[in-house]
Amino acid sequence: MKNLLKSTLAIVAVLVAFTSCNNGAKSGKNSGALANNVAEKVYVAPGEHDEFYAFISGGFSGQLSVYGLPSGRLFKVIPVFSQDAEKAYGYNEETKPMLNTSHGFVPWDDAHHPDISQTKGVIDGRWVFINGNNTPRIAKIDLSTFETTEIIEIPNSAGNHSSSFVTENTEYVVAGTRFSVPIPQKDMPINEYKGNFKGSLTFISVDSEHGNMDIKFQLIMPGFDYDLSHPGRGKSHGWFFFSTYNTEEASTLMEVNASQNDKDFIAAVNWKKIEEYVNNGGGTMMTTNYAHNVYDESTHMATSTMKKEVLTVNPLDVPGAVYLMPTPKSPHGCDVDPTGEYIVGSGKLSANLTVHSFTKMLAAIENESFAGDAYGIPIIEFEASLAGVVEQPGLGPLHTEFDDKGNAYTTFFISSEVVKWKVGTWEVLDRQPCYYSVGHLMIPGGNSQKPFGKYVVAMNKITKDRYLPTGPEVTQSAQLYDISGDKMELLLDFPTIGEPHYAAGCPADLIKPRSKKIFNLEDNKHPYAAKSEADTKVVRDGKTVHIYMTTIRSHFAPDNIEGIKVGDKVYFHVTNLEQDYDVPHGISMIGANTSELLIMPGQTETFLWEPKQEGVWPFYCTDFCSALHQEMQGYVRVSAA
Ligand code: CUK
Ligand code: CUA
Repeated sequence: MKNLLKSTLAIVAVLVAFTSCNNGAKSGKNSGALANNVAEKVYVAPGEHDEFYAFISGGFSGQLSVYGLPSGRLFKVIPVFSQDAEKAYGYNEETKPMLNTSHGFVPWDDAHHPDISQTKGVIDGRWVFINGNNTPRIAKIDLSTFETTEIIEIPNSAGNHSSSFVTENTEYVVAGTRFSVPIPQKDMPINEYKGNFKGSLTFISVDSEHGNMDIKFQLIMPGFDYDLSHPGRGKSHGWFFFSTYNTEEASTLMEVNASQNDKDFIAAVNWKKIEEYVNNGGGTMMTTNYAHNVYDESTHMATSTMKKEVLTVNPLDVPGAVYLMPTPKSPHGCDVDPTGEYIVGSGKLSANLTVHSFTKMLAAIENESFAGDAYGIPIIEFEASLAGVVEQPGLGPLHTEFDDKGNAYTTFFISSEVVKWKVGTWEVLDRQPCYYSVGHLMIPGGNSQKPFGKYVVAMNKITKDRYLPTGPEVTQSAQLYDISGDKMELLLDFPTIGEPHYAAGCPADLIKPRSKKIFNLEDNKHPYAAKSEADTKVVRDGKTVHIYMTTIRSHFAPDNIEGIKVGDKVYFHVTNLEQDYDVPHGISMIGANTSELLIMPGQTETFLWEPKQEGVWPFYCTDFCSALHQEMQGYVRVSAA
């Protein structure tokens, strides 16, 4: 054991050393190798639009960013799991319920994997789903408004990492636990993990008309760690694949103890079979608590409901639904090619990439070519489902995406590069360095039957010398490569927000025509809306005061408010009467324990102000809205209680 520990640590040390000297050796000047016409390829002239949207996760910022490709211009940061002072998300009364969980109000998360909704295996540009890792949640962003409209918490999960990927008609968005935990949670010794902790794989149904999410069932799995997942598509539609590590079921000194087994598994789940089973009354209701938060566009308000039970399924009760495919050395990415035939497992500590064949997997099941079982789940013989191996393509493989010409692109964190290889022949075709230490990569539509193989975006963990220094913390970055030719060509570096993990890309034409311009004032059903200045008023109810206020260029109504007392709870309900594209107004109040509001045309938003001192206190518009923006102001008189 001691020796093993020593040798594993030595390997880790070598890898770490490799990473750092690799990074140190490369200078920012390497970009001097760029061809002359590269600037033209990413230049989108002022007033012109980009060809693609890229939705890049914000990692530990908790948000989702929207970039244009090929320009790399940042258009928006959509608040999802973290409070956002710029847009008042999670600060105003309307959106606070979005961040409710069974643990209370949790205004932060770690957002990893965005995935765009699909119809018939092709991305449709309706919604983006993204996972919150830390307090397990899945969010849905509506791509007509670019707003987070639903968040569902995942019970019986921890480190919700194997998420959030959609099936080919968006029947389900799938969330897999990272950590195994006691299910249901209970107080027990940690060293009794093995055999007692469990993992969960959660299938959330998505209603095809409105996208409403609901947990359909939760598969309770052996106590491995579940890393990433991808849906089957085409011939493998109906299946879902999950990479696992720590099949050792260790709970301590994980870098050594969870790296003992020569092979971990990719779990193949026939969700159609399980769906049929639960539709026929199968499964067990388990008592639990999880929040389901929905933002209603007609009221512009979110509501949070606490759900009390979830339908769980024991895989052993559904024979033929779950199999394990041995995959070398702690696979991270688990990626399915556009045809649905190949499942690529990226063993982080393996020299080779392992590719499984869906057809061979089915044949192996048919022939019962099993190498045993894990807690009763059949393990398919390694060779039986093996399609091929990409030999020694690089060091530290993480993720693979696909183009529309039968090529795959895999990121290598340690050797810091993207490697292009041929699906089916497994030969390496090309490689390009990344600056530095790439994690995920993204080809628009790369997780669907129809990738748009013009660009690949690499998301790098380290930038070091690539930009002007900004103190100890420097930005992370994305790199754009042209992949339309035989050789990849580096075109552009651009900075990102937080730490991007995955991204999802989409042709702009799928989203642009449906992008909303204003909210119709007539349709505003907010209970505190004032739809004209005639409707504005100040209503007192004990110590609570409701101000029904309106904004229009360039004044507030009312703009002089008296009769407020120290200790009152004053709610400003502010309706923006504008019906023009891109004319928000803002408002802020001195000493308010919240952010400003940024109210879009036709919307009503609310903040709470609790005045602590007598006096006459001004308020003003925070968004430069007209030549008379600076005149857009008012006073509140506060008297002694
Ligand atoms: S994980 Cu970050 S680089 Cu969350 Cu998809 Cu692989
Ligand atoms: Cu309204 Cu500035």
